[in-house]
Amino acid sequence: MLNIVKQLEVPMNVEFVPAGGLLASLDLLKTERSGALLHVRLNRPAKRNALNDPLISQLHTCFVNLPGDVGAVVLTGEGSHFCAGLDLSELSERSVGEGVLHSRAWHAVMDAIQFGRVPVVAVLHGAVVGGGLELASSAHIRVAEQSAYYGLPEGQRGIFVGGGGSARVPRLAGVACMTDMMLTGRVLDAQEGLVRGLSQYVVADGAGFAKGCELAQRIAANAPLSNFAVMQALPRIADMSQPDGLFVESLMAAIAQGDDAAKQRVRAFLEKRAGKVEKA
Ligand code: 1HE
Repeated sequence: MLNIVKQLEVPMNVEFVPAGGLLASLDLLKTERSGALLHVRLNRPAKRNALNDPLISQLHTCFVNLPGDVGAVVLTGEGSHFCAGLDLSELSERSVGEGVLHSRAWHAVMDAIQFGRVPVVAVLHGAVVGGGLELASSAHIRVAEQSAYYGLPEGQRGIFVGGGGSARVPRLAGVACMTDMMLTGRVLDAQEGLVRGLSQYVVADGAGFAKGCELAQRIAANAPLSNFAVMQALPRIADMSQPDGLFVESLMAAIAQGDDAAKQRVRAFLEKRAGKVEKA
């Protein structure tokens, strides 16, 4: 029997309950809340969470309608794989024009994740391939379980990435690595993915969700404006010339420093109440 029901190891202090409101109506996603955390789980395990139009549309609805009290999202996939990429059964029915619009719709989803309101921690296991890797690349932190593997089979399918992969994957792993993956069909395992920057953490199978929640809790405890600056300013500055980047940095730094949350945190450190940097 296929092992498509995955038991998630949940950290001790985190208890999730089903999300309500609009999120509850999204049947291809499972959404659960625990305090400031939102767990969004791709929920098409029988098709290995392949991204068909309805699932893409539900992801968009979810990420542009995050409840105001969500401070971080943990993104996972139900079943034996994180995500098998584009639903190939929809491909043959599209005209060239529809293909452009389809790709642009994916871009909107990935942008809603990367440039949304709160940081997203993706927890990866099994196949993280094609559009699945594009989706993972739009998250801010990636935690891979040992079982995770990365591929871009588009090259072998006669197509090209269309979900933002050509812009995001090289920024993580380099153009040469992505070229190799697409031209030769090279598949990277979790450890290779870590070395190449596709994930920031590798953990044992079954431990990814707990690790993702632990990181998301830490992220959600940051000052919102500081998280916003990291998510919005950092990738843009990286794309700028150094003088332009430094100018934008000075503006962002002044805005963040001027916020009450920053002042309180700095005061807490100076008054020896909190905030010491400890060894991990
Ligand atoms: C799918 C898809 C899919 C599975 N579209 N239906 N992506 C790919 O080229 C990856 C294609 N998938 C695979 O290589 C394998 O399915 C997996 C390695 C991910 C998983 O293998 P396994 O043995 O666990 O599952 P399976 O038996 O291959 O698949 C189970 C079912 O999911 C089966 O359907 P069923 O009705 O026969 O049960 C599969 O057909 C279905 N399935 N993956 C449609 N991708 C914006 S551009 C992005 C471009 C891309 O992403 S290209 C890469 C596409």
